[in-house]
Order: sequence, then structure tokens, then C-alpha cells
Amino acid sequence: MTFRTRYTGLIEHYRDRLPVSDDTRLISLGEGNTPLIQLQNISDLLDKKVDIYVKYEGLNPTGSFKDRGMTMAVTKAVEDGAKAIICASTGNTSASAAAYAARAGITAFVLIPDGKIAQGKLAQAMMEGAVILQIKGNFDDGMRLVKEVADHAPVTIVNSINPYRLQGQKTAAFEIVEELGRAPDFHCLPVGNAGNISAHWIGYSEYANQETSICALHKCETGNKAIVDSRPKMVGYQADGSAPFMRGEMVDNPETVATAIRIGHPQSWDFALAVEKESGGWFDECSDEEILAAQKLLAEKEGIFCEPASATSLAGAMRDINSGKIPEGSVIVCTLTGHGLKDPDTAIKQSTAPVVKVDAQLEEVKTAILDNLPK
Ligand code: AN7
Repeated sequence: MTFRTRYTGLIEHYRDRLPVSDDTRLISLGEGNTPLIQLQNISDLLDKKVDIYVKYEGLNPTGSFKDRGMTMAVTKAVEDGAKAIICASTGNTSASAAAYAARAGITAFVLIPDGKIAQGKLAQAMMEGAVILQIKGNFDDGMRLVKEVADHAPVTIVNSINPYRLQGQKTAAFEIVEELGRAPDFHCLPVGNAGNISAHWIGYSEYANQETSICALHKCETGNKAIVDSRPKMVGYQADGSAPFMRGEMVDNPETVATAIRIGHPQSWDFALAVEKESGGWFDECSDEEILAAQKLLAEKEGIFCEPASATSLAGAMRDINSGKIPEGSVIVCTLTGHGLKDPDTAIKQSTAPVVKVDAQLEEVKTAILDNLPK
């Protein structure tokens, strides 16, 4: 019997590719190392044969990919002596910031849009002791205020404009390359601020030891030996009511059922365009109906429960596979950015699962079972 080594989070694991020193106190909750699950039943429903995987980032400690960036951002904030962090958030960033601040023993201020945040995320930020500022406005208003107030108060911004966030998030690409033994042909993600798609591009570029213009601003690790010889085409999908990259300009009143990506003024606009150009990928949009259908399909056919925003990656990928834009035989990874439990209200609202009311007696339960067995 060999015992497995205890996994202690992505900074420890990828220490040589992240900006920490031996003395840095790591603020970690064991984030990263999430499963890459090959789809089995959904692939049978597609018109073309492809090898498609989902990277289930909902299995991070607070239930979203944000933890990868937050462990780095909070570690560096604490190293720099910060006593408080601040972020605007559609929900997941606030839950993650609150958790890592609690772990570090500092204060988190989170600005969330009034009424448009999923219940699970709000519950997390509240339990984890964040100071919650519910603003009468949307994410973009909150983001503007965060940038302004950071000049007037001793708080470190931990939104993805904090460069350490993308450094942490690039590790998802490392894990994918290591598990596949190669880079995928296509990597599909939901896009809000476009931080995550940019971070993945940094990660893939580092492992291929290839240049990206993002690194000029981002101090990536270059000059390492290439681990693989290619990078994927990066494909970003937005909700159609909240799709500034499709409109070619900022959107002032974004709307979508996928509240996590209800963002009209993406913070990583220039990075995202660089990723599209350098990777040969593209942006596209999905309707709320397509997003919810993909969320339900994943749960029903594969037993994988992600939040609506996350399913945007699969909704778009399925369309592009069926149309042939993503060619037959491709290796595809779709990132599922957040867990389905984040937003129970939207899930229950669209569920068609039979809830059969029965008396607490054998006959009725037996009848209900026989009535509902597959024919
Ligand atoms: C589940 O929490 O911006 O394109 O404030 O929660 O890197 O912004 C959330 C974003 C996708 C988009 N999926 O990622 C926030 C926030 C989920 C998300 C995105 C978010 P980016």
C-alpha cells in the first residue's frame, strides 16, 4: 500500500511557476486539482464524433473557479500587509473572497448587485463574515465604485484586474495538459469579464513556451522548457443579453438568467481580443433557453450539476460541433465554472422532475415505483 501525498493547494503544487517565495505564508483551502470528466452520454447525442471533456471547476472549495485566483490574490495581499480586500461581484468572487479572507484573518468587503445574486453565493458571503454592500446597480456599477474607492481607502482589489488572480487561474490549463498528455484542440469557456479565458491562455502559452502579448503586461514565466508543442483555439461564449464581445462595444444594461455572467463592461477586454486573435478562436453568444437546456442536459444525462453560466460553454460547444465549426475528431474541453448548488432557485424553477406525493405506507410507495419504472 502506498499512501497518496496530501494535496495542499495549487500554489504549493505549482510553486515554481507562481510568484511566491519560500517565506510566503500561503492562504489556501486546497483549491485546484479538479476532475476532468469525459462526457459519455451527451457525446452520443451529437451529430459529429468528438472527444469532449468538462473541467468541473464547481468542485473547488467555494464551488467555483474563482478560488484558483483568490488563493494567489489573498496570499499576495497578506504578504504585502493588507488588512482588508474588496471586490465587486456577480456572486462567486464574493463567496471566494469572503472565504479566503476568513482563512487569512482579514476583512472582505463585497459589492453585490441588488437582487441579482444567486442565493447560494449570498449565503456563503454572509456565513464567511464578509461586509456585504448591496448596491442599487449592476456588477459594472460595483466594479467602477471598487476602482474609485481603492484610491481612498486601505483595501486591496481582488477582482481579476488584480494580476495575481490570473496567475492562479492559469493553473487550470496546466492540469488539463497534464491529464490529456497534450493541449486540447478547442477550449470553450463562458465569458463575463474575460479574466478566466485570458488566464487559461497564459497557462497554455507557458506550457507550450510560446509568446502571448498578455505576458508583456503579466510577467509570465517564460524561458521554461516546452511541455507540449501546441495551444488550443480558445472559444468564449456569452449570454446573448449580455454579450459585449458580440456587439463590439460595452453593453449598458446586461440581462441574462445566468446572473454570474451578467456583465456588460468586461474588465479584460484587450486581453480577450488578444486571446481570440493569437489562438485563432472566436466569441459567440447563447440564448438563455440554450443555456438552461445545456445545464439540464448535463445534469440529466451525465449527473453533473453546474450553475447556468457554466453551461454556456457546453451550449455553445454543442452548437459549434453540430455545425462543423468545431471539426469532427477534435479534442474539446468545456470549463464548468461553478457548481449547480450555487443557484437552487433557477434549478428548481426549470425542473420537470416528477415529485410524487404519497401517504407513508407501503402500497402507495410500491405503486409509485411501478408507475415510474422505465417502460
Ligand atoms: C460561474 O463573481 O465575475 O470571464 O463577480 O461566476 O473570468 O469573468 C463571475 C464570473 C463564468 C465569468 N462563470 O468569468 C463574479 C464574476 C461563472 C462566474 C464567469 C463567472 P470571467
